[in-house]
Amino acid sequence: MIKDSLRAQVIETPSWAYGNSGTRFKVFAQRGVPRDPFEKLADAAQVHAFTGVAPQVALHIPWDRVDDYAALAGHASGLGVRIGAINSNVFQDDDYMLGSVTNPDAKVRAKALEHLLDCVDIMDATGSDTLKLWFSDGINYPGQDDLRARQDRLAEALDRVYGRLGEGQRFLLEYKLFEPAFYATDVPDWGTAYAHCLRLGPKAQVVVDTGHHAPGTNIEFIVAFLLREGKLGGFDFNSRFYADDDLMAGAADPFQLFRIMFEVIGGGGFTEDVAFMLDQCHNIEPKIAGQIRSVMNVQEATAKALLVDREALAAAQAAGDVLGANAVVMDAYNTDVRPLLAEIRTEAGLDPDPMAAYARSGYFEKIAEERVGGTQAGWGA
Ligand code: PSV
Ligand code: MN
Ligand code: MN
Repeated sequence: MIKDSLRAQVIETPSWAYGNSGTRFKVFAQRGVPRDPFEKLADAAQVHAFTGVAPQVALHIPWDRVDDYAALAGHASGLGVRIGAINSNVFQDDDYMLGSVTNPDAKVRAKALEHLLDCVDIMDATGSDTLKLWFSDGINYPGQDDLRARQDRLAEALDRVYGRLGEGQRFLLEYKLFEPAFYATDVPDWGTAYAHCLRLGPKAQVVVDTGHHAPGTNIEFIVAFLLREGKLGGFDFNSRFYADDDLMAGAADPFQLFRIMFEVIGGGGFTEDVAFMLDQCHNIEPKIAGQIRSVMNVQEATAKALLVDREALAAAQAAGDVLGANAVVMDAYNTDVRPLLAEIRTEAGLDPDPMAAYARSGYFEKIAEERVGGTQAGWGA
């Protein structure tokens, strides 16, 4: 039943979305942003309180470093949320100028690996089952380093992390076409990520960040393929017009988000194994409200994808009815699902309009007054 699926959906928000962020040109500081990971969780809990479908929060280490991760997890559960994926960070230290796990210097590689293994320790403490690996590694100039040797170094590090994973833990390997490396990125595409994960085994899966492809890439094809191979671990949802823009999911191209969810549902991926995470930065819009809007956009795309009449579609496809098949899909996309989602929220005891309810709650005014000197997410410093 469509309503059951929508009620069961879990959308994970990223801790870094709540802090200040910006472009390489400027970070605009906003009022009321969290000063520590505890306050980030409090803000994430607001997103869950008003949407009912965002009970998980991803952490980013060391941006969210604390002395006691079990206490942080306890704090989360006291707020009605839980800690989701642990995101490693092997890109912000000076040591990583020429790469982290693929760096030609063995000392730097060892440092990066140690951080990744530390992240698994943190997963043990928080109860997280997912480690997300994104490497900024790559080169800017032909000949700068050996492309094949870098793959060997990457494989070695991945082997070590894989071997450290405990029962019920996995890692998701994220690919990105370019940036900060501009000539060759070491994990540039789903094929590279897939090959490494395939070699390693079932605890290694690929994560699809919707902002990490060349313009015009058919992302839903990648989704369908990875799901079919059991290698789709999850999503970093965000929108882009040009590069890795990290805008609100569904803002730039809601139709693409729908097409992705259509393939997820068709491929049986609407399960807990496929993580629906957001990876966004709210540079100019208010952060909590920006997350609420994004969660709602994902829900709307999901609802429309669930509405596709699969039987009618299969019949049209079998009959070679090109226009009929396309019409079935477009009918679902063109349905206004907002009343359905409002009804589900009301049935769950929530306000049917999360944006308005959050605005009325006074939470933003409260944190704007209480919090002085909030944190920067880490981007665009
Ligand atoms: C950098 O492109 C990035 O946006 C990746 O998508 C990661 O998932 C994220 O940062 C957090 O490290
Ligand atoms: Mn990402
Ligand atoms: Mn990104």
